[in-house]
Amino acid sequence: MKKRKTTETEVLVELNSEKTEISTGIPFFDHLLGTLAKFMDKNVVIRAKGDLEHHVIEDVAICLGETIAEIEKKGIRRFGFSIIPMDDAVAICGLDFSGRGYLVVEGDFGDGEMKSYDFLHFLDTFCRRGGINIYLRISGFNPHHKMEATMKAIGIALKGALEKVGDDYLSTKGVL
Ligand SMILES: [Mn+2]
Repeated sequence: MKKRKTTETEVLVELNSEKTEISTGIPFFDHLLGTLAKFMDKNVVIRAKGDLEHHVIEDVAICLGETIAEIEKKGIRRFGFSIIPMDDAVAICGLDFSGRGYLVVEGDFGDGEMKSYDFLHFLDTFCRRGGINIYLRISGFNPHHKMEATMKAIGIALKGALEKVGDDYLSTKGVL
């Protein structure tokens, strides 16, 4: 369980909880986080409150990323892939759960319920704190669909990457 309390926000994240419970005070952000958890196939508790939407989004990304960074990498598939359509939108995701946090996005989300710069900031912070290298390609015209398809795509790719397929680290270095 991760807790983070600053003068701006108070955040709690618990992975592998009994059931998924998400309340950040931002309904669309709750929807996106619930989508990620569902497609990752993990139950998660996320509670957050804060002064500004931007700070809540950023600090949830920090806590969620740090929680995922702690997952044991020994024996996992390490790489994950997905191509997720949602009506007009398509999200293509390739990720490497390697400990090296880096985000590459081709395409624009557009501003919907959430501003695209806030969504990008969530993704970038999540990648860096989570030690996840994520490549995303996004197309379509509906920002809601593009962001939701992206969360599904990351969830499905992460689920694949976290699957245990061997006994050792999948790296020529011998460790991840
Ligand atoms: Mn939706």
